Amino acid sequence: MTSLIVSQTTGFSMTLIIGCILFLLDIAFGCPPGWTTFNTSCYHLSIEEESWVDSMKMCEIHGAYLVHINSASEDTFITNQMITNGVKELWLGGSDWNVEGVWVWEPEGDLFQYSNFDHDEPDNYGDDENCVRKEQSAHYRWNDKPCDHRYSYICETSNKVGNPALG
Ligand SMILES: [Ca+2]
Ligand SMILES: [Ca+2]
Ligand SMILES: [Ca+2]
Repeated sequence: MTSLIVSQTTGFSMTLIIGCILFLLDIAFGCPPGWTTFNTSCYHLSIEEESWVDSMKMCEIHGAYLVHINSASEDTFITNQMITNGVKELWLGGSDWNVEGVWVWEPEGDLFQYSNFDHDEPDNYGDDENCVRKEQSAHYRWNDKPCDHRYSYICETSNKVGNPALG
């Protein structure tokens, strides 16, 4: 009986210690609670649906930006985040608002180095599509959509240690 209590206590202590280690690791890599680490960035997916502009604002309020997908591996990571969270349509931080057909990551305006538009996209349908959505229906490829449509979104920020934006 005594040994049972001891082993339960030991098990609890181990859980506590492992929990503390994971928490400290999280701090060391700079991603706050609720944010997921991938390579050198932290990500937070919001299942709430907002317009593209409001998605941008929510990310900025949290010291981040609407995601910039810079590689196939980051694209796959975002796909997996969508699957995990049951999200079918997701705003990305890309836009051709400045010059029609010239796609950049906002707000810096960096030209796309990597892109994964679906076949026949971007099509600027109705002369009214200037924001990028990643969608399950296109096997998680990208599509330009009207910026005032509301979808889930994912914020990205650097996971540098001591990032002041993340406190
Ligand atoms: Ca990125
Ligand atoms: Ca357009
Ligand atoms: Ca389109």
